[in-house]
Amino acid sequence: MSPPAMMHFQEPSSNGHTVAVPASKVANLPHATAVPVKGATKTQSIEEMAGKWSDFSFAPIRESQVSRAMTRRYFADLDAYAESDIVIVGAGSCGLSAAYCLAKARPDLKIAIVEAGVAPGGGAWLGGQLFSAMVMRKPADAFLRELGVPYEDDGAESNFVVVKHAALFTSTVLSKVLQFPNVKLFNATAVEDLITRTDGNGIRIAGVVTNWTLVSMHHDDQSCMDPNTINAPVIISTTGHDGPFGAFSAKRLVSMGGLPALGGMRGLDMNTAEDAIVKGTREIAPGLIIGGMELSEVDGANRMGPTFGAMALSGVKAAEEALKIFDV
Ligand code: 48N
Repeated sequence: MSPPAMMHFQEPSSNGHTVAVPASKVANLPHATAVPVKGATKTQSIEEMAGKWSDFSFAPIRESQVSRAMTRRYFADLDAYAESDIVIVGAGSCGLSAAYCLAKARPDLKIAIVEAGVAPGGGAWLGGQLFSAMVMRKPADAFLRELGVPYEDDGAESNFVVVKHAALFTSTVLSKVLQFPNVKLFNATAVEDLITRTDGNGIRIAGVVTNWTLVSMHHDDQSCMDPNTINAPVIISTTGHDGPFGAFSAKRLVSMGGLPALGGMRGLDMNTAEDAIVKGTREIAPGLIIGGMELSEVDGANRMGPTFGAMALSGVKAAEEALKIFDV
């Protein structure tokens, strides 16, 4: 099947030079409105294409159609989530686990996830020292079963399970979170401040201040790049303990006088660390819940090193704490 003749948007002029068609005129051309060319977009299976590549062609497109498909959706999302119910700052293992639990429990809530990296997932794409396998201590294997992530278990005698590649856990929880209709991930976007309200009882967190991450990283060498905002009554901050923005909300809370001082993460002690992080996940200031490794900076908890069960269960608890606030 030969592809339909592509209509050109340039009008040949009398002297043979091409004269561009003004965009307003292009927009009026029938095919500029993304009307699929008849017959060119027949749904096919991979099997139907196999072996017939010599006749293969994509259905025709105009570049502006791609641009509009992306920008219309992005700006509609920015508009919709400008007022969110919950904002999760940081899409690492803790933030994603919290997002999964919240989105599943409350499909009526609008959940915005703001992630500074282009790639969400934080430190959970690999185990320790860039090794592949991810260890989760029991009973965090319950969350793996909830997600349907396969793991190796040495049986009742063993106190932990192993996911053969950390990316299997992270890609699974990320995929499930992104499929919830009430969740929007804004990645490559940094929370660079918190929205606050001050009343007789002190500071209440009422949303986040955002900017493109690359912009946030250049406020020192480029002035006047103002941010955007998202209003929300509940913020769950899971920004980890390292990286360019690590422990962001905890540090910002101290600098605005909402917290006397940081406890400062202590040395590695797996047993102490994981229990403390899960049990300590809580609302640190009105409207702000902190979980995951960011909490170790608040409380002065130990670090646990290359084991991720506390991250998953801290996310589960952070979701539970957020729902308490909502149900008040
Ligand atoms: O993976 P992290 O860093 O954080 P957690 O708490 O989800 O998981 C921590 C875990 O990976 C460990 O550190 C393990 C268990 N090791 C412990 C140890 O002892 O060494 O994810 C945080 C995410 C990252 O993706 C950051 O890019 C993002 O948060 N982030 C932000 N996103 C938006 N705005 C910010 N200001 C910001 N700060 C960090």
